[in-house]
Amino acid sequence: MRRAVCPGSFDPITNGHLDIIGRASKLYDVVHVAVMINKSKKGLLSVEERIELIRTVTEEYGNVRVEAFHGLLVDFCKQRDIPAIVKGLRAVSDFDYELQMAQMNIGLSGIETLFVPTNPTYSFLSSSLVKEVAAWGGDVSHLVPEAVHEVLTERLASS
Ligand code: COD
Repeated sequence: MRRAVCPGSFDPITNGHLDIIGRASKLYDVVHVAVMINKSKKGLLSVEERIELIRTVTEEYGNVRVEAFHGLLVDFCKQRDIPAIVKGLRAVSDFDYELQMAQMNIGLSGIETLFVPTNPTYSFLSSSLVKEVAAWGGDVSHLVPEAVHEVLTERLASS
């Protein structure tokens, strides 16, 4: 069975993330989405909320498993026998850091990283920009799945 992981913070999942996960789900039998926990970074959404939203919006793919992990991504992969990490590349600015992580990960474990070019529609899109625009009342409904938009609207209205 061919397995891959799409890792991230997903705070929240955007249409850019979803595009990469959907494309990976056509290439692999099982795609694991790993919500990596970074305790030093306080998110807008709890890890449980992120997982629930990702499960909701990836349900239609039928081969996506979502879970949280605290630790190194390569340990997540080793524990589940996952040989490949799939990452989206938005721009040259992503490349330097993504290359460093890919080289570190293969050096630590032999686990390969495959880069998928972002859909140009989403090449400027990040979770942090979505949160910033939404916090100032901007319309982000075309940038995130409907379920995420609902949670963002509700959360930001009550803050
Ligand atoms: N279009 C396409 N792809 C996108 C887009 C977009 N608009 N936005 C994001 N992506 C993809 C990118 O591949 C990105 O890497 C991934 O989605 C996740 O994005 P975020 O913003 O949710 O998550 P990050 O960048 O905070 O995630 C970083 C990781 C959690 C993957 C990384 O820090 C990690 O692996 N941490 C675990 C600890 C570890 O192993 N550290 C050592 C690393 S060598």
